[in-house]
Amino acid sequence: MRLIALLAFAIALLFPVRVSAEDGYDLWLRYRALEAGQQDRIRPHATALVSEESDPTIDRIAAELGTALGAMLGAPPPARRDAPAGAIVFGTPKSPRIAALGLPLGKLGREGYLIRSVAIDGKPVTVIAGNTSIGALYGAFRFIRLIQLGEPIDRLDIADRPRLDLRLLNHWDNLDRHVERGYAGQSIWDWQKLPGFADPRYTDYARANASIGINGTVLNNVNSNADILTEPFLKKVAKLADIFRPYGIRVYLSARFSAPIEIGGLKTADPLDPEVAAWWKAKADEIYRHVPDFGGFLVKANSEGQPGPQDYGRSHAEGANMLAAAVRPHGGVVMWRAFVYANENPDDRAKQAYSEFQPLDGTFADNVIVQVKNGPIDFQPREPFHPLFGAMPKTPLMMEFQITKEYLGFATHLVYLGGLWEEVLRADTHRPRAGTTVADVLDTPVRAGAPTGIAGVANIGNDRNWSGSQFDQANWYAFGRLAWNPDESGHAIAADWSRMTWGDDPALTSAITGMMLRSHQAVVDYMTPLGLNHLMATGHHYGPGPWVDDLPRRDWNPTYFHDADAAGIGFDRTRTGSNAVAQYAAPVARRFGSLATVGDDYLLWFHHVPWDHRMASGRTLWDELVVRYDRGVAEVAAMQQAWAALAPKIDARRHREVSDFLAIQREEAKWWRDACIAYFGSIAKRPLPAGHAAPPHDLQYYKAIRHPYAPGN
Ligand code: BDP
Repeated sequence: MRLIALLAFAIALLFPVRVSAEDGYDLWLRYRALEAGQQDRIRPHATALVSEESDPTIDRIAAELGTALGAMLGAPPPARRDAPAGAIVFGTPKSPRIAALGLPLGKLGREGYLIRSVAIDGKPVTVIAGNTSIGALYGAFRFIRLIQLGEPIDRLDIADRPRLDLRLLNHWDNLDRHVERGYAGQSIWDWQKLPGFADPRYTDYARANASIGINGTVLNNVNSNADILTEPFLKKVAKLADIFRPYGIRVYLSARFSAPIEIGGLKTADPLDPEVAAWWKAKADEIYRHVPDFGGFLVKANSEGQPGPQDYGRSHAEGANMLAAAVRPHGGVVMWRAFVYANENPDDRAKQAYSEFQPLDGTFADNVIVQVKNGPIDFQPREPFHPLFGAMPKTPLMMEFQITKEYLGFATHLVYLGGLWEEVLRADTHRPRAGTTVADVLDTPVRAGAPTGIAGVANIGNDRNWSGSQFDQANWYAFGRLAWNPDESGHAIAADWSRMTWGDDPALTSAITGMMLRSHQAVVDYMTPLGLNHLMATGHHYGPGPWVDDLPRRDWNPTYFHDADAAGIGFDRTRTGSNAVAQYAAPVARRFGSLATVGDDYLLWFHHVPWDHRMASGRTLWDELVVRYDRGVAEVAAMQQAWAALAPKIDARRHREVSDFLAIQREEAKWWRDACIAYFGSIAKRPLPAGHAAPPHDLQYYKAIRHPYAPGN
């Protein structure tokens, strides 16, 4: 045995290869040795880690700073009780040293932080302080990021706090580990082995989220299973909550409205039935015994077949308020989703959430927050902002973005969503006045103490790289950064992410951010240009299906959404059509409602436009549509080229994976382009503009393509 061990040691000395190539597991917390000059600049400001407190979060801060600085500088600074010159002193005013500094922490709230270069006993140190240790944790991650990004750290004076209270991931994870709309493997929650075994990944998940300020997670799918609320599962949930707590992350659950019947043995789930209310109250009490800081419930009710209060003739507010009363004594919230459209309702689907919810403004309990998708249909490649933003001034509204790429080609398509989200957050609602953006609506409490928030449907699974692709990590990252500060720029976030994920070479950063920033318009162009939407194939939403017209609900069919006929294409949402524009503030309605001012991005979202309509480009609409499809494909080719040129600067395994994915994306972009041109061409019956090739196959060929095993369905 000893001989073998010696031999192995000798071999390891001779061949100091890395045990495993980089695979993306480290995310943006990829702490790599800094170059020597940079190390020399940082070391004098990282001579020791000093804290006078002890709690689980403080321990995590010490561990993270130790790991990060150890890896970036070669050796971790020692933990010390005194504060020598160059020390990093972290904690809260519970530390006498921090209290003595009299720092202006007053305005930073529970989660804010301050990072300052100060003197303690005449010695220069860096202090990272919050009112709570969670604030200090966020500060520590910010400090680490400064070093990762090569910023000077000798004269720091940074104060920051999150703009939104609830910054949540929504996992659409089922109890059997299938992830609805998940493209990164199975659910990371291994329910079968919990609570006995806790995968170390849960800790890395919490670290990653804390590093970008995410402070809550809904563990299970909105299409929920009542079993999650039973005792065996609550024990598993409690285990996860224990792991997440030191990282400032609270656990929430999707509640199935009919749970009192399914697991409670009641005959009804009518929210006005006292027995039902009592059942939920007892259930909430039980949950809080397992998870004392449980965040609350997320509810999808009366939407796409889910049970809800309307099954009993009650309103959404009556349903939400009953649940809110159950969690209120414990400080919990109810996030009630506005993503509803009813089978019986023949009205334009884009109008239904507003029609249903706007009249309920002011009738929700004060611990209810209505969760609204970014656009009025459903996470399409591009949608105008949802008209509910700004239209319910007495009701807290939170944003729901989709981080996972259900309608964006799944994990293999490189699509950076920071720009799309920025577009939505900066949209001017004109409510109550010009200049009130969606971000303003989100971060202005409707009354003192009312909750604010944002949620992202997670793209996380048990793939080694977490998100299904290296670049999809950027969307998780960008979501967190925008949740912390909805006014940040998608561009700046992309650059930070690129530097921390791929390496800090300016040429690399500019090439990668260039790819990321053009990627959103590219997918819009090769899938749903000019305001088209919902052209995806049935069920799984993978690949094109603009011809589909045989689904039981009219508003599940792509033909409903594009409304193409011999005369033209597009959904008339103006006064002559469904008049959905009227749900926006008057100036916005005027802009969207007029062909002259709507612009190319939302043209066919709001208007049914003749094929020969003259576009701003001077082309006819038909020609423009074809040009856009080709432009989208060309953009993917350009991304491929840009990426290929980066090979010498990137580790082989990750470079290869992205190259392969880009090749898939290009094939599929072309598939989208060909299928859509073949189909729309069969309706428009116009020749292709000069220089644009006919699809290589006839329409039948594209219609016959089937993908019964596409993931995430
Ligand atoms: C749609 C998804 C479906 C979700 C639904 C929702 O296709 O899987 O359950 O949204 O948000 O985008 O409830």
